[in-house]
Amino acid sequence: MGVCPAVSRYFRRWKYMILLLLSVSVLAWLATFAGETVKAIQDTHRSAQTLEDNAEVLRGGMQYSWKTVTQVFSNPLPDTPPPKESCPEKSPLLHGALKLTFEDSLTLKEVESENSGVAEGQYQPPDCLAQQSVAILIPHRNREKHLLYLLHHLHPFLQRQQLRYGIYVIHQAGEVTFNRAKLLNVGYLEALKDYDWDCFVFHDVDLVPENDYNLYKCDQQPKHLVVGRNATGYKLRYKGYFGGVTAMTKDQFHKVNGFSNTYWGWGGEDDDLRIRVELQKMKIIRPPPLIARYTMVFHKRDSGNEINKDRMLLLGRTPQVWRTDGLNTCSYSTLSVERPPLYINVTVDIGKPLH
Ligand code: UDH
Ligand code: MN
Repeated sequence: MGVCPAVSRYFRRWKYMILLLLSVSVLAWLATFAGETVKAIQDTHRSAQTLEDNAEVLRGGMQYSWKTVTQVFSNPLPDTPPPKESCPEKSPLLHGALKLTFEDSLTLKEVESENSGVAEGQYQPPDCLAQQSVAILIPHRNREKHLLYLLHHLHPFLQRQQLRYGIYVIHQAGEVTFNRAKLLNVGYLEALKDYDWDCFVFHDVDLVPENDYNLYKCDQQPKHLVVGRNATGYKLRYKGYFGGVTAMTKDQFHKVNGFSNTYWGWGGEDDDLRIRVELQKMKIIRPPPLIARYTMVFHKRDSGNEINKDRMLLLGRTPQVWRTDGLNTCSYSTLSVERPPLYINVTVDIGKPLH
């Protein structure tokens, strides 16, 4: 149609030639591209090798200064090369029910020598990456023997659970009335200065877990770990009890503004925390009763920790005051932070009751 037949013939003859030329140039371009990719891969391998060589030299030559750096930051763990794979969901090292011993003759030196993998109160599994990092916070005053028994059992227990962990003992200085909840707030704030822990376990010094299936890991909801103890015939003390040993993630505890700082003396602070948790529409979970069992080392009521007669009054005010009484208003002065082999010892002045 309107195209002269001579031109049409001419185009048909060259059409195959043009197609051939086009295919050849596409092939040539692909070949160049492949060549460059191979070269890039080779380069990456080469530089990885160089990095490894350099690291080898550094490992040998800079060991001393690396140690010095870890001392400055008080984090003894980076010396260990980072493990490769995640630890399994269920640790293969668990025993189940344990035989606990409370030998009068036990010494700290013995417990230290049983736990050579622990440095400055911290540990991480040697050959896998822990699923969670957990700070164990223990409020303390005048209970050295209980602390010794707890360290003796808790270190191997946590190691069998393949956790990365640190044990913090928050020691209340002075003689004024004891305040368990405020000490635990201090523990949370101080532990976060060392490391960005995933999970916090608030732990009475005299409660020793009897079964290592009772995992010291945090869950979607706040977890209460002491369903039963020898002293109560292994029954929950009362419905809603949230004391003794509890586990909350960093975020769950932050969300409730931590514990109240105003419970001086014995009782109420754990119920207050339960109210805070419930106000946030969180739900307390517990492991099965046969697993969540503890032995409480026998003790009498401590002097300086008398029953808090105001506790019912305070509990009534929690929904109104939790926002302005807790982590965000926890004032204290840290007197010392010591790092013996098996725990981090934070000694703190937390002040005194208002009246
Ligand atoms: N705590 C201390 N020193 C004290 C008081 C308390 O370290 O002087 C810590 C310690 O971690 C303890 C926790 O706070 O485990 C809770 O205190 P508690 O063990 O006195 O509380 P519990 O409910 O005892 O176990 C209540 C009094 C026991 C009376 C026994 C009479 N039958
Ligand atoms: Mn007790």
